[in-house]
Amino acid sequence: MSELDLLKNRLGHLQSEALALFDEADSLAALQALRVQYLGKKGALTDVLKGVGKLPPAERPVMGQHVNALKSTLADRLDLRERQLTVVEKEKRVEAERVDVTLAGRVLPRGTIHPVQQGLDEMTAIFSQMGFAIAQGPEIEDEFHNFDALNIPQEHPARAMHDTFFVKDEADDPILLRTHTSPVQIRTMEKLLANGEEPPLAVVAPGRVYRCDYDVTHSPMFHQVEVFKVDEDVSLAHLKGVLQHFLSEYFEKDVSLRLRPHYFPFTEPSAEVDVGCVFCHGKGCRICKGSGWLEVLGSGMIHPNVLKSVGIDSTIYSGFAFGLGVERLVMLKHGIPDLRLFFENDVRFLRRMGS
Ligand code: 2U9
Repeated sequence: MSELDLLKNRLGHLQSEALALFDEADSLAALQALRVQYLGKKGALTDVLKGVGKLPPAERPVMGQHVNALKSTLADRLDLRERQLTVVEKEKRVEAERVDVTLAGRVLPRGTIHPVQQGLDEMTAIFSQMGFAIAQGPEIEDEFHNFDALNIPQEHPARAMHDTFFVKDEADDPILLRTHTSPVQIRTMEKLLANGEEPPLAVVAPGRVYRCDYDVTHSPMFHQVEVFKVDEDVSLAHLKGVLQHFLSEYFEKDVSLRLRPHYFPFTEPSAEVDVGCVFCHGKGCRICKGSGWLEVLGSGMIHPNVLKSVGIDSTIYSGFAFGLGVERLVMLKHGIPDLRLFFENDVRFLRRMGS
């Protein structure tokens, strides 16, 4: 067989093989690979053309025409198959992305407000309704606002009792996570005087506080609500009246109150406050340990040194103050046995408390 016939033969095989493969291609990507395989720079037709170059000069033009004819046949069939596959692939995509608009929507689980936040909101609202202004302040404090201004000097044992988290600022001076919200009260009084104003002042300061402690009744982060009022002639009677109203509102029943003398550095006189047990109505039960009373908060008349430290004249003005642990009061109201339940975030507990 002559070189020319051999080449013609090869072209015939190439055509039938390529057209069959084009028809079998089932994706645009597969078809593109075949385009490269046959018509690409290093493809099968380029290879054949190299063979044409080796033919005697007289035979080259005829053979060249054959190769070009095959080239356009293959290109036409590739374009045709590409149009078909484009339609097929679009149909597949539409089918895959089909949305059944008649299906019921997915219901998102509804969350609840955390029980501690609920308690904080309830308590703050009661004081707000009584006319106390709500104040907030920084959780990172200096020693002056957290201790010195509150009549807790450097070597005072109460400073150690607070189990303070100390940190250092850029200048290596001690700063700390506030151990109570009292510094907010100090800052509020400072601001009042800096504005050239004078008492009366009635403030509720709710917020997070930090102490290095963790067990059934203590958490390193917990929440306090502190309340104070400064004016001329503020007395223990005002303190007791405000407490009576607040505790009856919070526990949703007329509670009886008992003030037991106590010691706090920032108040004088000071008292711990008990309510008649809300579970056994004073008869004595497991929760009140048989006493008939539940300790709920600490209180007192603001120490003259505290008023002096912010520049309030303690011969003209007096004030009452009290502070309570929010978690403790929420536990008492709802009979929750372990404070750690608040922070484990078990959704079964949170859902029950939220409903
Ligand atoms: C100023 C002056 C005095 C706030 C007070 C208590 C007593 C008290 C504790 C209750 C439970 C903290 O969360 S707890 O551990 N608090 O016993 N707090 S008097 O006295 C102040 C506050 C601000 C300017």
